[in-house]
Amino acid sequence: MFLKDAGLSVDLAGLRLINPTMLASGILGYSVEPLAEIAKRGCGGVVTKSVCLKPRIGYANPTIVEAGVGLINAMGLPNPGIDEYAEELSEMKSTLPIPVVASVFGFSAAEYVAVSKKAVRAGVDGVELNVSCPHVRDTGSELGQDPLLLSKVVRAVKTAVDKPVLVKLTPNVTSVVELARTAERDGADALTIMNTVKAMAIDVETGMPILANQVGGLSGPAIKPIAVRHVFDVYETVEIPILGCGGIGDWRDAVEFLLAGASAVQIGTAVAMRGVGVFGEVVRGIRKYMRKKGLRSVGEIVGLSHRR
Ligand code: RRO
Repeated sequence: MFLKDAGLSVDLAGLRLINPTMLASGILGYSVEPLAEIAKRGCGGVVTKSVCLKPRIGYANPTIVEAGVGLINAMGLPNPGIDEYAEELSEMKSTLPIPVVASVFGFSAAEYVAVSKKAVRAGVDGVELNVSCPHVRDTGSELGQDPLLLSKVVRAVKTAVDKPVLVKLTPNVTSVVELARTAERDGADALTIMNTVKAMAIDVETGMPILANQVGGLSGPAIKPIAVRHVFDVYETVEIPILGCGGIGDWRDAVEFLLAGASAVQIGTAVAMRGVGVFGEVVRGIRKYMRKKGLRSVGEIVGLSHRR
């Protein structure tokens, strides 16, 4: 398989990635074909778009605005509902040669459990709890920013499924470290750090917010240093693996996250902006970097910037 190399592989809480890259949730729609293409192009694993119990239409257009330094989105968690999506998940599992993680959300702990169980029954390799979408009421960061509510969700899902449970944290809080500790204590197998940063854009001609939802979440290059900082801080306080996510566009960005303490990275906005070639570029760059530095495995890079 493309870019398969023992030194690049990562065992992430039981998920066996052929290299340390994953597609971040929210990109590339719901169908199998584009995912098969990114697997061919070197992506090590896929996180699907977020899915809940019942179908949701999401917000009206415009749902995305280009902000110069990245994208601001407010999609509103559109999805077909887990019953319909389960078929797609099964097909992904039978088609893709790389791990498939379902991003799930709900409006209560019980709903997170129900969706996670259905996703696992459909065959996925793990679930990622979206407790961090910054602009939908009664779910996402409204649950994930409160340690008590976060705890309830993580515990409930962990007791209900026997696959790795990743928890995607929000940066829109005073202490990401506190949330990370909470998730780890309640059984999270890995943490994805981080979801988008609260943001908005206003059209100076009309004088009005551009997004139909008015406010949204910023992704892309502008948020990379924020994400690196959160990964660095969390790495010092938890034992479970971290997936770095936020503004990764090239191999240097990916290596920066590994040095900060991420075991692997998720790439989203760069795929949307520049296409699927980004995975191959990142993986080849990491491999070159390892050769230059005399490193035999990706794991040797993880957390290196914490040397004192
Ligand atoms: O659907 C969205 O609007 C959305 C989600 Br689920 C998320 O997790 N993060 C984000 O910025 N937008």
